[in-house]
Amino acid sequence: MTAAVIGSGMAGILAAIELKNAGFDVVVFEKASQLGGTWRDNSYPGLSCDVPAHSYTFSFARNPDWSQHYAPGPEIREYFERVADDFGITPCIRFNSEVTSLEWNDTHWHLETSDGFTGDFPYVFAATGVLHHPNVPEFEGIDDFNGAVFHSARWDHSVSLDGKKIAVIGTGSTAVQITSALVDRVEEFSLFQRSAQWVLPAPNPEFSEEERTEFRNDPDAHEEYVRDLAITMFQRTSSAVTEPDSVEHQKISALCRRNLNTVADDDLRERLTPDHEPMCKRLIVSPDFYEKIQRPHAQLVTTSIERFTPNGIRTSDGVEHEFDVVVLATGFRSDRFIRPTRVIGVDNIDLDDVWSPSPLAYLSVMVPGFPNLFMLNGPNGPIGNFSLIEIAERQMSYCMKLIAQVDQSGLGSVVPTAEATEAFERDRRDAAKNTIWMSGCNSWYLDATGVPASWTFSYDRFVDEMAAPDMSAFALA
Ligand code: N01
Repeated sequence: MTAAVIGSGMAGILAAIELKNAGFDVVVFEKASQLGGTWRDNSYPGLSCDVPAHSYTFSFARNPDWSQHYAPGPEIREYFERVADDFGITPCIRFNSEVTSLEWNDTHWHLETSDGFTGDFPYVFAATGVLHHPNVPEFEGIDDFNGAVFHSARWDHSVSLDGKKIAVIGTGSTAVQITSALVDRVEEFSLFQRSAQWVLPAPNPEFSEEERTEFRNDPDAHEEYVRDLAITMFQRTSSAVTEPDSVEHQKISALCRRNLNTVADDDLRERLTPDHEPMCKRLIVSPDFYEKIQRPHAQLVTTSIERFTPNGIRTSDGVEHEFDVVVLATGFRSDRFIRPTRVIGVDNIDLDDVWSPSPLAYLSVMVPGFPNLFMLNGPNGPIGNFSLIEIAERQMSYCMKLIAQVDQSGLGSVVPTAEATEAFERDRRDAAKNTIWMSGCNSWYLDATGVPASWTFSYDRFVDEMAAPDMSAFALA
């Protein structure tokens, strides 16, 4: 039997490996010319993963050789390329082949791509990522700017930065990493902040050769290290978001506030002080952001942007700031998922309509009316500061158990019921009221209706739900 996987980022590689292990022939459709998803698209200076490297690793392909606690982006990309090669996935990838349409025809998904491929697949896995479609604000006058301007996920490496006047718009995880990497390379650096963010100070030590050799030579000890790391991370972040009064939240909050107090200048510190609770927006992890933004040639601009001019950016106080390069670290359209692919399910329902105004999925993996279409890191799954790899592995194992149920039944498809999905969504929205994400800030965690687009229950509940499907929530046909 053949299964289709859409996307060859972390989750697509995982899906392909698991499907292959289960005896499927796999075709991975990849719209770009290389694999790696986020780690291919993002190549900005300072790119690294703010989840500890040994936690951001497949459970079946540990890597004793990570160079640092938080691994640099290029190293992560090489890791995924190596895993795809080692597990025989690279030859299964059809590059430059964007899936444009999926239509359910009672037994199969009819799939079409931009490069003219058409085919039928009983099972389709959408591993299309969450932070994939750049959010590019429509700043007035941007086309008249004489310098270089690009989104952080579309970095133009032909543009020289050394000794130049650089602006970065945004203060999310991306902008903070770029700030740390660029400030000391450029002549003038300006960070345009619309909202201040909390920053958790986190050193990023290198692993010594001895430590790496030990991980390599003693897989059991390495595994124990990974397990301990996961427990620490889990204990630190799980209740901090779903229980804002928890000790964990207070600890993180205190660390962030102490970090902010290292900013010497009263005015700068005040402007860097967020008007919301730590973790309401995604927590930023950085060892040196405050240090870098206090450099004499760095400035924090908090006056709003009025427009671009041929020479730079004019702020609403009438000041014109001149730049050679402007980086839009303005985030992503996190509600897109598999879209713009046209997905037509049972009775001609269009996924785009089902997902208006905001996407939903039963336990984040399947949508009623769309049989045998599985989503990894789909709508409303755990996000926070967890490892998306661990999340995708649990989801994948759950989906494979659903496929096993189809096999055992002698039938051909599985789909969650509308009732189970509505009940889940009702509970999820109800639980959202108690989370830190609704404590009064704007972020990409909130959907079009202002409700967190995430798993609003405890992480333990996610682990329990993913352990085995409750088949009363599904229909086999
Ligand atoms: O994007 P963001 P990001 N005018 O949406 C501002 C992951 N990530 O790319 O806060 C002016 O967080 C916007 O302002 P405001 C991680 O999950 C992971 O930084 O809306 N400003 C905000 O400051 C992260 O959460 C790693 O007021 C505008 C910024 O742009 C996610 O990616 C590394 C604006 C966008 O921040 C997204 O992070 C990097 C406008 N018109 C990122 N529009 C890892 O290590 C937007 N902004 C795994």
